[in-house]
Amino acid sequence: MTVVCTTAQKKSILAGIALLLAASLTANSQTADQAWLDHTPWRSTHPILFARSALGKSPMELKAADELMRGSHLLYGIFGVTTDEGDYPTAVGTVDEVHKAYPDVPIPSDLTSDSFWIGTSQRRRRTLVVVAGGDERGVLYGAFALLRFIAQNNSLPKSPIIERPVMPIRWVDEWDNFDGTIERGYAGRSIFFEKGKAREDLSAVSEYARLLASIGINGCNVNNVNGAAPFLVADNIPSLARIADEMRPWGVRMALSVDIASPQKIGGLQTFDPLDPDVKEWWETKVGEIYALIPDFAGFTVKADSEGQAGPASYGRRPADAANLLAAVLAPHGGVVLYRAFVYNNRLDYNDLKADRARAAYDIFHPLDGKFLPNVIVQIKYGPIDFQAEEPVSPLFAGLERTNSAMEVQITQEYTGQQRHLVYLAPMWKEKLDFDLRAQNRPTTVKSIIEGKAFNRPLGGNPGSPRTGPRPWGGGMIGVANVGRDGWLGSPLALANLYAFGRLAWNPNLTPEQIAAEWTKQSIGTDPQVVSTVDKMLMQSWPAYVDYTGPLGAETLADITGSHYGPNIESSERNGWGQWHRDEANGIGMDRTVATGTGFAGQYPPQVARAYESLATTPDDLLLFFHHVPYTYRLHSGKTVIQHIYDSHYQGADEAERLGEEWTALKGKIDSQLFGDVGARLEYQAGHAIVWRDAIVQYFLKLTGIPDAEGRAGHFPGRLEAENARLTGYKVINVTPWEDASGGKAVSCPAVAPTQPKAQQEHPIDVSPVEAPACSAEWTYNGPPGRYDIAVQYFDLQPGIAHFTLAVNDRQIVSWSANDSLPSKRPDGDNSTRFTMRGVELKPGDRLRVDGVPDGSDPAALDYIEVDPAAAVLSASH
Ligand code: GCW
Repeated sequence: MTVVCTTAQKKSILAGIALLLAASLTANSQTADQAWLDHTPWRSTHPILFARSALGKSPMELKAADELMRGSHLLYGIFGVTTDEGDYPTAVGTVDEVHKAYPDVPIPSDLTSDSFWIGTSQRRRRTLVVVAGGDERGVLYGAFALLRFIAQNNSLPKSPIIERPVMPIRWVDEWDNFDGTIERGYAGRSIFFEKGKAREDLSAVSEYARLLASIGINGCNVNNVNGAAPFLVADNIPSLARIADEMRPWGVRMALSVDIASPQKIGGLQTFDPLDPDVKEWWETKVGEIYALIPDFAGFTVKADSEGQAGPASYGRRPADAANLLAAVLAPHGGVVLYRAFVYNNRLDYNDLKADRARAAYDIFHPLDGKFLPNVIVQIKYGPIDFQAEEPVSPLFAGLERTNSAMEVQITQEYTGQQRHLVYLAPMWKEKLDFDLRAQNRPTTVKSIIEGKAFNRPLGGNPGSPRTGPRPWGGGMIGVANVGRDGWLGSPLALANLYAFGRLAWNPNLTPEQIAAEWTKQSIGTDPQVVSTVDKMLMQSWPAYVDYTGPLGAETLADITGSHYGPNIESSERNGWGQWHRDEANGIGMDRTVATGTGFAGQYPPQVARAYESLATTPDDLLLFFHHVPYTYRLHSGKTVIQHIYDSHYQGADEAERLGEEWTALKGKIDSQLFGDVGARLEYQAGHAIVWRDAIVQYFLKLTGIPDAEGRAGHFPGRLEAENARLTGYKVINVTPWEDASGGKAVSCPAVAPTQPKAQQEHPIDVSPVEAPACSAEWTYNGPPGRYDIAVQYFDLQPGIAHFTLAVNDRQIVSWSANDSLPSKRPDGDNSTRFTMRGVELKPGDRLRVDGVPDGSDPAALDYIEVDPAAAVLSASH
């Protein structure tokens, strides 16, 4: 029912608004639960409030109407006003419903599913706002799009907005395990599962689905691609159905990862051979059980014959056999199979110069092109290796002309700083989407391929209908999100990546800058300085990360056998994983040319293959991905490879520091809690960028023996090593890998075994903490007098909270706790952390001392201190 306010009512509402505005100013303007939907930017302006009016009664349409009111009230900071009292009568419904109710409103009649039209129509003295959807999901998307517009512009759109998504598959994948842990998740525990079943309270699932709907995401695969078998046990399906129920009103269909060996692992069959009729029957029954409880079930994701997961290869069958088995049983129900092309041998022979993991996806899947059923979509990671910060586009996108394909990206920042580093990934994704593979010697961008346009690929799983229009084309985009209970992604600015993923999957023609601005206005503030600063920071963050962790497409230099986080350059080499960069004293890089290397370059269509085959035409940023060159090789930039390594790492660390400086300039302009939280994260990031810089620079200096032309590598003015200090209690240790500590060494305070009397051990709760003895490292300052910033580089280990103090001439000037949760259980580049005390007056002869108190298995290990001329920049926010 549309309620129109009388003038008197309006006056009283506006009076109420004034009061509420005052009250709401103290409200926290950003909580991660609401993310970008918790916007309140237009508080002091005249509100645009909607009146509740869903023309249809479907859950999605009701949500759409609710959201318009909830959103408009939030935007203007108005709480407590009943939602029927809005200024703007709204008509929210499907095209048919709107036509019926308002025949004169010129809505296009050919809106396809998920698409929408937003317009206004003048009725006497009022403005009717119309949100019409091609279907119910389109109505919901339209409501969110209208709010997005108002959040940015503080006005209704002047002319109609019409949008339709270009890809039918817009899914997030979650790598959640049944026990509540999340593989490669950096935001706490699962919102879906706990102790082997769905959580009792699934309200966070509904909140998450709401966020997903607001950016057009229509599918969510809720479980890990590894170890998926238990999820299909019959007793578990009802609890999965509860999850699907939470997401359904938001238009998000649930999908599941499945283990192809399930018929054997949980079904009691002797085999899981995809061509065995009993196996097919098992899957038919299982899929029937699922659809009985989850009628809109979206389909299966499959990781098979990969990293220890079972697969059709066990029976000499191919991926198409497994994919088609599942596709055939899902098709009658409208489900699809996302078969991952991430299939490779992780026991490659490092000594075989022709062995190449990058080749695997194309070698395995290209010969199967045209052999997949129409409701199979091959899910291809954007690059041929594994979510690297810098790698080329996978050639497989061009290698499947008669098969649907989708691009898989990672929102969770596995190889890109694990949400501890600000890295806005939209520019990287966009670079991949826009890459022109020149298939068939014509323009074929990756986006045109996954949209289904380049090779005319209709998606068979969805036949379409006269009402929803022709069946949609193509595949789509999948974002591995791995959200958790800690603010979805564990870090406020990381939410820009989730937002950007949805927006690009909806419309890959948007630019990363546009998306950054949209997100910032909705999430942080509309003040022009805030918007331009945050957008600049976001846009700088990926290049900065590549600079301080790179270089030149060599693949990650992080610890690939452990955390995938801190530097460990040799961890990639001499093992079967194939993430090699082959750094040797005389040269570095993987020769992937056809002429002399692994032949990978030849997997691209001819024009691109030719470009990568030749040193002359390979872009610098992918040089080491395709070629093995001497360190003295000169890049297109004119620099030698080794000098580029030095320069880019110094530059990258400076860029990381600048991110913090830029943020600091927003003091007073944004929510203070957010300001402090992000400020501390950026300070950590700047410190860790130095750990990366120093690890890589000292490693390559030692390996090549070629000095840095700028004289920086190996020279650290102001640095005082812990191993050279006067030590009390501390013992010198060798850090592994050596490059993770300055000079390869650190000092560690030996753990003291607890010496509690027996009686106390029986009542651990009553035990008062035993004072651990401090160790100390002391240096004498010999530089000129002045004001200095003193950085202390220490290792923050888990578990245990070590304690540090810094003293000058025995006077303690600061103390802090090492209470971060960083990977690795021994001192290394994963947990090397910098604390900086700013503006300390020093004169020659002053004694500088760090005391470290170990705690549990954290031995208060220390790498060095560094005395740098004071920079009036970041405030220490530890
Ligand atoms: O990047 C690797 C991750 C694995 C992951 C795998 C995959 C789920 O390190 O944790 O397994 O990719 O994508 O399957």
